[in-house]
Amino acid sequence: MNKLLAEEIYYLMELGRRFELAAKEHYMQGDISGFLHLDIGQEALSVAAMKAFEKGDVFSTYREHVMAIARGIDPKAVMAELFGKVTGVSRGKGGSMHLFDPSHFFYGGDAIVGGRIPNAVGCAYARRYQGIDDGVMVIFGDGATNGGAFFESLNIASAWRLPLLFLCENNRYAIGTEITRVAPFLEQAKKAAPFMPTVEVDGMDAVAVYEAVREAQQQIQRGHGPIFVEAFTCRYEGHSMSDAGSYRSPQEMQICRSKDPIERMKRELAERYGVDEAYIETLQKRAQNAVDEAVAFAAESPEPPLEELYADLFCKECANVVS
Ligand SMILES: Cc1ncc(C[n+]2csc(CCOP(=O)(O)OP(=O)(O)O)c2C)c(N)n1
Ligand SMILES: [Mg+2]
Repeated sequence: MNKLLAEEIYYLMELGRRFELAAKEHYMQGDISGFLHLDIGQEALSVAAMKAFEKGDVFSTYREHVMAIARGIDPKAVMAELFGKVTGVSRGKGGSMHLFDPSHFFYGGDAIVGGRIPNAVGCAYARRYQGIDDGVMVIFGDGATNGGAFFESLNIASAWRLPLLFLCENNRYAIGTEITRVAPFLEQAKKAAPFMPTVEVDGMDAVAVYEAVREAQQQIQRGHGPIFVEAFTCRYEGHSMSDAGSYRSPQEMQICRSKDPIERMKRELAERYGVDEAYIETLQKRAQNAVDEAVAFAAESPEPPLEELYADLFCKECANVVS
């Protein structure tokens, strides 16, 4: 990773953290309603995976604000979506869990846990059929690996050698359920191992995530079939805004926070790339400005007009396709 990219990744992580803190504040003030799942603590994965998987299609989890921004979607359009405004990336009708922007090849999350996994299989099949070999990446949580569609997807992606990168964000919890209470092991890559090569990586280390995802994308582009990358992370906040997170002890949270991915990347910048403190502060200020602008834009934007209520509910061109 060169210095410029390292700086960009650090900047996007700072932006992501500050964006999430602003979203939390505006949720509490009543500007954002519905569900809100924050990504604080997991920025290394969200940012580095997006920067590594440059070209290709991306399907994500519903904890996706930072991923969408790192993919290149304007933070203003992401914040406006959370505020339910017409200027939002999904025109105010998707909300936090459904950020969707085909112009960035980003098809966002899904309120159905693991719901994007079979979508990504279909997309990978379609891309190979079209002769487009950039590859497809699907990101999902540890909890999603207990669903039937996950195993079906592993099976067919492997049987058809599809160009699909399965990226599991293992933060050890599905809401308040610790993964080892509902799965026989901590490493969910073991579920994929009979079907495809698997890689485990420290998800709190942006450089390691970047390298693992980049290498995995190159593998799937060579036509060797799917690959499974598992990144171990730690979410600092509750599952969503309605979860106080009381199922985790203060000691567990202390260990978690001691691995802070942003602090780690800041150290990398200073020690490996010789970036000085003043420039790091400039990046932090730039990130905060981008967030402040996003909030102001979202607050000023209008709500979707009433006619939008029934728009796009049914596909107009699908009449002959769906019988
Ligand atoms: C099919 C389905 N089952 C259950 C739920 C309720 N639910 C919402 S989030 C969640 C936990 C998912 O955990 P994980 O996949 O590990 O993602 P994380 O929240 O840790 O990012 C559950 C069970 C749901 N939305 N969809
Ligand atoms: Mg989880």
